[in-house]
Order: sequence, then C-alpha cells, then structure tokens
Amino acid sequence: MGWFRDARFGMFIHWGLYAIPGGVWNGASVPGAGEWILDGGKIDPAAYTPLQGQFNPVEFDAEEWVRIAKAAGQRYIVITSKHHDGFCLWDSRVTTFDVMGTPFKRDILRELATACEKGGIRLCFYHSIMDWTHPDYLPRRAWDPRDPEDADFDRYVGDMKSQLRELISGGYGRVGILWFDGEWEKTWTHELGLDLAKFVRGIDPSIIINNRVDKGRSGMAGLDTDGEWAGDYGTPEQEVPSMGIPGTDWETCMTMNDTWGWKTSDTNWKSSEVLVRDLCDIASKGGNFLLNVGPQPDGNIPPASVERLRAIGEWMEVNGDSIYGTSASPFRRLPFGRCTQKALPGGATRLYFHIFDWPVANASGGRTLVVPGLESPVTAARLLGATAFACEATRTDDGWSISLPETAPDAVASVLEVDIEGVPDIEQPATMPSANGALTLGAADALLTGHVRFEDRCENLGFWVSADGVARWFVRLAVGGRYRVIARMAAAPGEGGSHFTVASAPSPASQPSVNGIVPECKDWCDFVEVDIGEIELLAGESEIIVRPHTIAGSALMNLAWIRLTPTDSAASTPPPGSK
Ligand code: FHN
Repeated sequence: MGWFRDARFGMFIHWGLYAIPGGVWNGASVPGAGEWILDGGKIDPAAYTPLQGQFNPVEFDAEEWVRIAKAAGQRYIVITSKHHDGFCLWDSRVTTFDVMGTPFKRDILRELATACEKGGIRLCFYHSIMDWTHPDYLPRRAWDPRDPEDADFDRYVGDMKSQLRELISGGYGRVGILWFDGEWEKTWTHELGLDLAKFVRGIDPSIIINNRVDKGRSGMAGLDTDGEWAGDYGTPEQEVPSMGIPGTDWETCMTMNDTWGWKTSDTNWKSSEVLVRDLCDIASKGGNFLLNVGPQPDGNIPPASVERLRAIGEWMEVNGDSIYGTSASPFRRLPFGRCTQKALPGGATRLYFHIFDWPVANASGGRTLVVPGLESPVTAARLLGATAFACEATRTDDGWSISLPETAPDAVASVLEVDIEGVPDIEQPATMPSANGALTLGAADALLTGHVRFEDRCENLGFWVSADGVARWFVRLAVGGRYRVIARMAAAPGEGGSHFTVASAPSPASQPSVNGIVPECKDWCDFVEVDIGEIELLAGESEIIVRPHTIAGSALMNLAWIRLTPTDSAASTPPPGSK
C-alpha cells in the first residue's frame, strides 16, 4: 500500500455514454446524477444502448488529462472502465458494447495507459459490478422488458472476470487499483466478493482492491469496521469521517459539483478553497482524497473542474510536502485548522500545521500560534511560502507558541512546518468551563475505550454494545463544587431503559457519581436532554467517565453530549482568563 499512502491525492474520472445526454432525455431534465440517467429516466436499456452510435469525443487527449491531473498534484487516476450502464471504455473481446463499436473507434484506456506511463501517474480502473444492460445481469430494472428468466447470473460473473483479466493483464500497464462499485444489490454476495477478490489477486498479487468488491461498505460511511470483509481499504463517499478510520487505509471520493458523470445543468461547483481544505482535512485524518471530474461528450474535462484543479495545484506547489507521504494528526482537534506528520531520519518528527484561521494580533501587535497540548521540544519552525520569516517558538503552560507574520502567506491554508524531538508527545487539552462555568463534554472530544465509537451521522457516541465501552473527558476547574448533570441522548423504540453512570476521578468523598436511565425515543437520533442529578467535582484536573451499568437492549444509548452546570455560586464564577 506504500505508493497509495504516499500519493494521498488522486483523480476520479466518470466518463461514458451518459455524457452525451448530459442529464437530459427526450428534451426533459432527468433528476439525479448524470451517470444514473438510465435509472433516473426509467429508460428501456434498448433505447439507451444506441447512444453508442453517437459517442465520438474527437477532442479527447489522454496526455492533456494527465497533464491536468499532474498540475493539480494528483498522483493517480481512477477511470470508469465500465459504469452501471455496462458500456466499456476499452477494446473488449467479451462484448460489442464497447468503445470500438462507436464512431470514435479508439481504445481510450490504452491511450490513457500510455499517457500515464509517460507522465508517471498510476492508472487505476473503476469497474461496476451492477450492469443495467448486460443480458445476464440480475436483477433487471423494474421497467426493463427483458425476461429475467433468460438471464444467467453466473454467466454474467464469468464475463466480468474475463473483462477484468483483459484490464489487468491486457497491456494497460501496471494497474494500481481495481475500484469496484455497484456491489449493493442482493445478487452480489459476500462469497462472490471473496471469490472475485481472490480471482483478481490471482492475476496480479500487487494490485490494490477497494472494499466495494465485497459487502462491507456500510453506505456512504465507506467501511463497516465490525465485520471481516475483502478489500484493502475503506471508501467513504461525499463525506469525511470526522475521526478518520483509525488503523485502516481509506479514501474519500468526492464530486466537485453534485454529479459524477457530466450533466449540463449541474453548476453547483464547490470552491477551490473548500476543496483545498477538504484535502488537508482528509490527510490530517490519515486518508486519501479521490476528487472527481466528469468529462464532456467532446472529450474535454469541464473548464470549471480544470480551473479548480489548477488552483489546488498552485497550493500543492508550495505546500505539497504537508500532504504527500504524511500520516494522521497526533492531535485530536486543533482550534485553528489541521495537522499532518512525517517521521524524520534519526527519530525526530515533522509536524505540518494547516492554518485555516490566522491568529489575531496579540497585545504587542504580533501574531502567535498556540499549539495546545504539545509537550515535545520544538527544534525548528518555518512557514511554507514565507520561509524568510523567522518563526520563534516559545514554551508556554498550554503547549508551544510560535510567532507568525502579520499576514497569512495563504488565505485558504497556510502551512507551518514544525520539527520536534522524537515522536509527538501530546497532552490532551482539558475541556475548560465556558463563561457561565458550565462544562460541555461533546461526543467528538471523548477518549474512547472498548465497544463504543463516534458516529458522524448525528455527531454522537454510539454502537455502545457492551459494558466495556467507556467514554472519558479531561476537565480543568479552578474551583470545585456541585454540578447538575444533563445528558443529551437517544435510544430507538424498544431500546430504552439502560442504566449508566457519570463519575469523576479523582472523586470527592461525597457524590462522586450519578446514575442515568436512558429514555425511549422515536429513533437513535431523536435526542432528548435528561437531567440525571448532581455530582461533586474537585478543583484542578479530573476525568469525567461515562460507562454502562446495565444495557437493556442491543446498545446502551446514543450520546451527543454531557453538560455539567455549577449549582453553587463558588463553581459558577469561572477563574480569570477562562473562556
Ligand atoms: O452509483 C455510483 C455513482 O454513480 C458513483 O459512481 C459513485 C462513486 O463512488 N458510486 C456509486 C454511488 O455510491
């Protein structure tokens, strides 16, 4: 997986016959993504396949595509060899529904393979398991008039294997990844997934296979971390897992607008600023970013996409070191942006801070960036794109403060490179009381052990399926006192009634913990705030610990946050200097 982890940034290409209608069929705009027009328009496959006769992208230039990807800083390309509509972008001996059956009559994947080889870009193939036009694929679309009895799914799988052999060992260079998709229909099983992965690996042991060869995708989240599934990495789609997927390789794929394939009416383009920050966010969580383009029917990549890729490339020109070959941030969360790291020879570490929010002027008019919780000694600091500025690093109670110039070198994300001794030693910053002295312990800030995990969907702790699941927060209080404990939680119908405790450590003699009972709600995200009583907290640093007592149903609860509000005056007057 070395090259994949080093690359971090790739180009996804969705191209095929669907680019011709571009989201319009018989003069009517078809809702949904462009590449889904056959399904969105409930088009009879026999009315769709004649598009083959119109496919003639005379301006297609594989070297131009590779040049655009390289200039953006993308190190690999994943192109749709065959999408759900079954049309093949290479010269296949298994079907006539391929590019050689079009007026264009050029093997697009072969030209791209040559250009990638020449440009030093890794070529990879997306391949859809679902196939709406193949005579043997099942299930048929509900409006497809062909009799499903005539179909033989095993024969379909045979054809697919023959085509995969053509792609992997048919002279298209060393294929980097087989990017499967369309695995969610009932006809595709875990057993078929295991078998196909084995088949592909049998042809080329070094090829990377994504997890959509099997059934472990778990929707847009991209990976079911509980099960044992075939595939080498997880594939979140259109989202970034807020904690990454620790311990696993993963890659977020994303559109620049709302469609993968070309759609004339879709101009809902993300800004290059958003895309650069997504790249930083994804790398800071240990993932790869596969950013999509949907070429036009004439063979050109849409100008709006080229423009954004050019802007990302300009950023990568200066800051690429903070992305390529890095690993996930050692910090749980940073108030000003993101962080990646790279091991240096001799055991030292280089941290790359992506500063999204430039610090405001301090009392002396200077700008300093506080890196909270960094305990390791800082040995050097420099600002990429402004290396002339001498960054001074000062040790403070809260971590390290690093001086910065008045103006950010890059308004989107300026990169501060900081070398430290050894591996990062980070003290998890404690949660401090807010102005009214209350402490809000959010799900995303919890330190988790055992069977409980953070869920993006509703930003909660969930999958709390056994008593070994424990959530902890560090808090720092200037003065101790009694606190009212409110929990924002949810449990689906039939899942209420579990008991849990909220305790502090070290704990005062009186009232060290309080018990809560989980209410029944409309669903796992129908959160309610429940007052579960009072607890005594000591001044200074302590841990707040939430753990199950009895789990009534399949899981304890979904917990969004715990709020501790001082009940007596002493505690409600926050110490000077607290937020
Ligand atoms: O249905 C496809 C879709 O067209 C597109 O290919 C994306 C890319 O990851 N995958 C499927 C939706 O999850």
